[in-house]
Amino acid sequence: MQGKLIVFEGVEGCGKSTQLQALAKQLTAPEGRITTPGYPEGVPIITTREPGGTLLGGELRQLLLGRAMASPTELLLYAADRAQHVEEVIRPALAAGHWVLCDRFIDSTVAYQGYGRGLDLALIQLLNQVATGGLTPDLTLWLQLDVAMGLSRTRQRGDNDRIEQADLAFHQRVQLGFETLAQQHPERIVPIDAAHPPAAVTAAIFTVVEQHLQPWPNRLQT
Ligand code: T5A
Repeated sequence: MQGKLIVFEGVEGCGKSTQLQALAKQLTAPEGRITTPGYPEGVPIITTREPGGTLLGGELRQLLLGRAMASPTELLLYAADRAQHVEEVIRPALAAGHWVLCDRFIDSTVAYQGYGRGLDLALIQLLNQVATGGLTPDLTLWLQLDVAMGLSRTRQRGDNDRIEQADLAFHQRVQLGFETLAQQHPERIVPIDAAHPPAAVTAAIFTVVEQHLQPWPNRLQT
């Protein structure tokens, strides 16, 4: 049985990390395996993120978020992080039938390095292909939030990293990237209104995941 890859995407401060943890908790409480009625019972849930989902990735993350670098260098380091992550964590988990909830994946590179930095989109697609071996998410939850609102959330939290500190125009181009991707891939990217309070966003996500379970065959195993 092949597992499922569910990815959370969006601009800075849209609430991905909060919602990823909320979905994992809601599905698995209290044992770390799926317990929610109607879902594939007993299936383990893995939570992970990019960059930084592996030991090597943790080192790459420190470089990526901490150091100034040329845009092509940034692109290649994100691709390296993803290649390691897919090989070491995501593919083995999916092969074992686990559900993988991942904070950012291929669409972030298109949005940030493609639309944000202005790097060649065809090259990014090729690098994503190399890094993932063609693996695409079963479902991408795009947490849609006004850029300024997201940045004000991260600024309230303090400790902004190198990319969060980029100017507003950069983040608006990133937003355009996510909007374009959602139009291009409606079969896997579902927009979620992330401007509501956290519990309401969690409820909306749960409904979308429920709807997507229908065509996923391992629902039948419950
Ligand atoms: N990147 C990544 C690329 O450029 N290319 C790539 O290919 C990849 C994979 C990752 C950076 O790397 C870039 C994108 C990023 O800039 P990161 O630290 O992981 O760095 O940054 P983010 O992924 O943006 O994570 P953040 O933690 O900054 O944002 P989240 O996860 O969207 O938001 P979250 O859940 O941490 O919440 C942020 C704040 O808002 C509050 C939370 O309590 C928190 O304080 N909040 C809400 N407040 C009000 N209402 C709600 N509904 C709220 N939800 C959360």
